[in-house]
Amino acid sequence: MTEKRDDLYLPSREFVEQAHIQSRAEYERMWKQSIEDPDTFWGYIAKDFHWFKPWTQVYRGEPEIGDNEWFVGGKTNICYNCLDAQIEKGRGDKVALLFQGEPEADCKRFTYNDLLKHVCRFANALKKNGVKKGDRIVLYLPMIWQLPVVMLACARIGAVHTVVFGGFSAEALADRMLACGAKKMVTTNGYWRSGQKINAKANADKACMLCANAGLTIDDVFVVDRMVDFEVPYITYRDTALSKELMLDEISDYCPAEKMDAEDPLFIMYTSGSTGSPKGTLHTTAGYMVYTYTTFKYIFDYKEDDIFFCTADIGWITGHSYIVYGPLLNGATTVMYESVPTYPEPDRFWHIIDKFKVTIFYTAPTVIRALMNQDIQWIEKHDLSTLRLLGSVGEPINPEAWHWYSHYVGHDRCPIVDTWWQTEAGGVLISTIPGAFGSKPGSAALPFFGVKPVVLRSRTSGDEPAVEADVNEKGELCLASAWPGIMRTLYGEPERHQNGYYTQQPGYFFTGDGAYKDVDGYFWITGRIDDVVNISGHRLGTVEIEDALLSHPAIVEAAVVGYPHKVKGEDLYAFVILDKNSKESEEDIRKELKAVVRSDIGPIAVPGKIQFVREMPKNRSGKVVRRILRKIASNEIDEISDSMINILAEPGVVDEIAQNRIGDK
Ligand code: 6R9
Repeated sequence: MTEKRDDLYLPSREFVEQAHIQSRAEYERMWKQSIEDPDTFWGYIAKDFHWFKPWTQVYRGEPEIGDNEWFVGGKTNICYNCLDAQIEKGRGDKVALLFQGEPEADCKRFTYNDLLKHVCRFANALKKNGVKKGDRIVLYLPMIWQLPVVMLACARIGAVHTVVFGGFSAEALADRMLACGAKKMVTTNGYWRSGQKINAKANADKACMLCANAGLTIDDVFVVDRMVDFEVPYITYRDTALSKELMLDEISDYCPAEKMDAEDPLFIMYTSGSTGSPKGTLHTTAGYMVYTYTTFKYIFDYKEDDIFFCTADIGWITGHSYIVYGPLLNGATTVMYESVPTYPEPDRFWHIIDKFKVTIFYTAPTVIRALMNQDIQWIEKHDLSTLRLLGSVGEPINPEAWHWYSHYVGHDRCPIVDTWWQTEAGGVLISTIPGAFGSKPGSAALPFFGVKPVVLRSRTSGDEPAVEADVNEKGELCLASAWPGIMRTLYGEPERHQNGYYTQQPGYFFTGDGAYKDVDGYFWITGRIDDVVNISGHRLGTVEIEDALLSHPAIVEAAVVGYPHKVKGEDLYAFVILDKNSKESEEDIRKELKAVVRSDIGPIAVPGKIQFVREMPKNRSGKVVRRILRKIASNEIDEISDSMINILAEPGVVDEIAQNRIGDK
């Protein structure tokens, strides 16, 4: 049993006794060293990796301005460390990847030897077709086993992968290809989603056409066959069937790993920010490798016999770091599942845990909330007794979901690690270390090694110095150190990297999240304080959605905000002003607006509510006061203070908008 003390849940004695780190004192000693002497701390960990050439300096840079280099002068290859190095350590016949397709019978096991062979063959096929070190290559692939294989193949030959989430539309895909200038793409003929065959190639083709219209010619589209008997059109001069390439005699089972500089780019991951276009966070080789390895080992208290199941999509950072790189760098067995938790029935995750004897399960609060609404028999009919640790990621976990997770999934026996981090971080930044100290439902707990979070008061002018908030006082969560996994820049936009992260609180990395710290030093994340929303764990910028709405000819103004949603965590509420000359009905326009967002960004970004308003609440300089719209959308109209209304050019609009608020069904 986990022991409860006030709101603190301590791990059981049995858990502590087998854990890597067994006390808060031991954790604190390690944390202190990681901050005061990072060279010794990270240098010691990095020695266990395979290096073609050792580094000359562990860290060089100025964290206050986001100029960071790790393992300077070293040469390594992350794919080599994920596969070859594990085989050298005797794990060749150990299962590396367990793939569960949506059809139950479609289940594949890959040992480390198998995975190396597949990765080498894919790497050779890409190389034969002209993919080289430094090329950006977009992977528009869903959750099929070929996705991690292609990622590792790219890493092996030094091509920079950019995985674009399968739920993004052709337009969103094209934006990302244009932003990183990728002339090559890997996609698939189709995949399974809730019993339906989805055609990914049609979106890929459309994205290539949009890129061509914008002046970027796509030279190569490599197509992986996920589906049998699912014919998609091929464009002969551009498209290559990878399955045919892989059958060629000349494709050998071995491909040497490229000697990569420690700071050579590994991947670009697009994420949403406060301003319109997506931001391409650039992660480099050695720092990301050492950081994902270390966080996976200590936060999940990983042991050789664990079976690890992370339910994220590899199209997001969580899947990169904790389905692919972190687990494989530890020589672990990682489980990957193609589809949704509710197909064919709402017990698919519990079934997978039972089937593969999963010991560590990592999912998102939105998933927990959706599954706790299902009949309890769906979970009770499965044997979950192999589980020993649970994780949560993506958004704050509400205590009700935490308790349900702990009781029904963890049988009051498994510690829960609530891991706070972001795409920019590469790996987890704040979390419980499960053997070392307890968890408090709703708090992400304490910083990981190398991470020094501070809660700062918000500044109103450029001259004000940074001031730390008091204990329990809400403020802006910032980071005062550099850790090896931090992004190095925004691809092609160094100024945006500087201005977006290092100017709000000069000298600190600004996370965009609000937080407070309690008397025990535990951090409580209160959610985004910028124009970023988190819908079912998908990070979206409200400005991107506004841009999509504004592309409809009948819309003259649009403002989108997030509001609390029982299952999704947050949902989107759009306020729009209609062109006076528009003749269409509001209902028709509402449908069209949803269709526009679906096609410009993807289904995840479609607003749950769209309200037509006559005027926006604007301040005297004409800026929409979103705080007021947020209060209306969240049904917290009583909390709109006079001081908020007084700054408006036309205070009367607030009542008008509030009266027409769209309620919950
Ligand atoms: C890993 C990931 C990052 C944003 C982040 C924050 C929210 C993530 C959280 C959490 C509270 C947690 N977030 N984990 N909030 N508790 N454990 O999700 O990356 O997609 O970049 O989103 O998600 O608001 O700033 P990303």
